[in-house]
Amino acid sequence: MKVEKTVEKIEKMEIRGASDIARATAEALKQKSKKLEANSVEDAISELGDSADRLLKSRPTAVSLPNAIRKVFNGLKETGSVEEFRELAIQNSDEFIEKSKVAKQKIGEIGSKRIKDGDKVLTHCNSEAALSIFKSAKDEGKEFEVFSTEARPRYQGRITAQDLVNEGISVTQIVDSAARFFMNEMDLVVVGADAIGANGAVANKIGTSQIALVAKEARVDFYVAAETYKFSPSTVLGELIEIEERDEEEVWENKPDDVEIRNPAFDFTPPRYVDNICTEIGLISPHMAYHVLKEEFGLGLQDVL
Ligand code: RI2
Repeated sequence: MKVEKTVEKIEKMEIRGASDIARATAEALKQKSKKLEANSVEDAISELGDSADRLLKSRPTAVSLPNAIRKVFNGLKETGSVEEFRELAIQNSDEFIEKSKVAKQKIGEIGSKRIKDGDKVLTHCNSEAALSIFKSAKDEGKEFEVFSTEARPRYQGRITAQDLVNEGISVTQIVDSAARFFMNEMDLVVVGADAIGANGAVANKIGTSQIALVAKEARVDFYVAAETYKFSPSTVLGELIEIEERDEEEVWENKPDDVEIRNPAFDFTPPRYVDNICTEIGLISPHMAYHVLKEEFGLGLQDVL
């Protein structure tokens, strides 16, 4: 798909979910690389860079997007010709997309070990990584039940409920505000992530932090399922993760004039409320976030930013 079309679909959330956004970004850059008009590597960097900038602005919170761009651009400056540049960009995109799929599978295999027969598990919004855990547990023959919140205002919880039904997993849909009502019945909470800071704080769909708080109070383990490319390298250097605020119409169409609406799409769950982050390199404490960043982006983090 072309860059402009991809940007439009990400903005409208026709492409959504941090991993899907990242893979679509890598794919759009790959398609752009095939059609570069540049005559020098320098011009190619600038041409592909313009597309990357456009994609970067489509949704601000999911750090998987800039991380996908970083992977695609890896080594491009050092190429000796436009042809070499093109080949490497395509190879990098393909590798990122493949790595993303493998990571999701691995997260499923690791996380599913923490689901037991008879468990009730709460999830929020729609996360491929969280779903991978449920699917693996089901494949292992475990019988368990998932409680899925609606995730207003965009109701991504309905996508989760449908996905689970398709997999033959028992699912109960609840409104977001019923999380505390049901928490005492739960054995585990599993959610996804859009971004994870160097301190282990997790940015995920609005309402996640309330659920984490309620889970803590009820002493229910709270797990985050996230690929390592959801960790934010710029937070090591003091940058903050930006929380996207979306259109008020998503919350209330045709509202009375005097009513103000705020519609943040994400919130932060502090690391003290997170028991484990399930990544493709293992089940880790949120306090290991800095080490994941070092592992993923190398010792010279400054160089990748
Ligand atoms: P995966 C989604 O954001 C949800 O917040 C979900 O938890 C997160 O992305 C991660 O999703 P949105 O795009 O990458 O629906 O695990 O706003 O699919």
